[in-house]
Amino acid sequence: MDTLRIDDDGAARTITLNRPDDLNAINDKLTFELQDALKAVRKDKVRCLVITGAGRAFCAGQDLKSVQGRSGDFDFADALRTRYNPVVSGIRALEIPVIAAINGVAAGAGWSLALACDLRISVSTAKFVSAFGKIGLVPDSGMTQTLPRLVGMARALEIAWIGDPIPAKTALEWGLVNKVVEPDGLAEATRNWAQALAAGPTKGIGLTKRAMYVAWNNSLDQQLDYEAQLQGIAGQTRDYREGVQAFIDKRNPEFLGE
Ligand code: T3D
Repeated sequence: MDTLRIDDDGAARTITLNRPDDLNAINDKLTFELQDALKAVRKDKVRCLVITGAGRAFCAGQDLKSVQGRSGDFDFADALRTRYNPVVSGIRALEIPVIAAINGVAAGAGWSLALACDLRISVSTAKFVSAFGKIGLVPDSGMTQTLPRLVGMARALEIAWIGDPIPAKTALEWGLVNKVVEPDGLAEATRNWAQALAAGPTKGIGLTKRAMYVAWNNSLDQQLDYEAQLQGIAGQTRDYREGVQAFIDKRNPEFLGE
């Protein structure tokens, strides 16, 4: 792929956005390659996915240099539906943990991409910039849903309207990232989580992801019933039986993701 690098480390895969000269800004090719890469994750039975950026940025959002050639009646709605939305829904539909390893600035749809991931580890030098408001656009790629759910409505609107860059320290305080590490510690911190998750009971982990996101739209009674349905699936897995047996045997479980 021209715009991405793909690296496997056991059952964990890293997708690196690889346009460092443009801060990994998202052009057409990158969105379509990312869509394909997400489909491959499912096919290749990857058990944990990491998304990161090459160079000094995570991702600067839409490639603004490439929009200059667009015609006056450019169809933005179609562009979002065909380019960005499948990426965001593709990440959410993966029933494995997806970690954003945020190696530098995340702006616009680049920040949305990080927010679409399940867990975020950021370097202390990263900053987060909504960017949409500065060019007269609406936050997209899920940001109008993910952001208020993480930080509350007032902060989400402040981010969208005032638009001051959010430093990593504040992002941690506001719950926008799970962990902040020094730049030279990002690879190790990410690998520790990715390897632990990839060695986990993948089916139960994936169903947990589904349950947590579905819960946003459910009443307590609906959610209790949904949990019962999902436990009916998790309880039939080989990994559940292995987990119980390992407890009885006083040894570490060996989960196979089945
Ligand atoms: O259009 C549609 O289809 C709808 C979809 C929209 C989704 C969106 O994401 S809209 C939002 C688009 N993104 C932005 O508006 C962010 C623009 N960039 C910035 O605000 C800043 O560059 C950053 C905050 C990201 C980083 O600032 P800084 O000071 O660290 O770096 P810089 O000096 O501004 O940029 C360095 C280079 O990267 C520079 O190139 P040069 O001058 O060295 O050749 C700059 O032009 C380039 N760059 C940064 N962002 C983009 C970009 N090139 C293309 N597209 C970018 N988004």
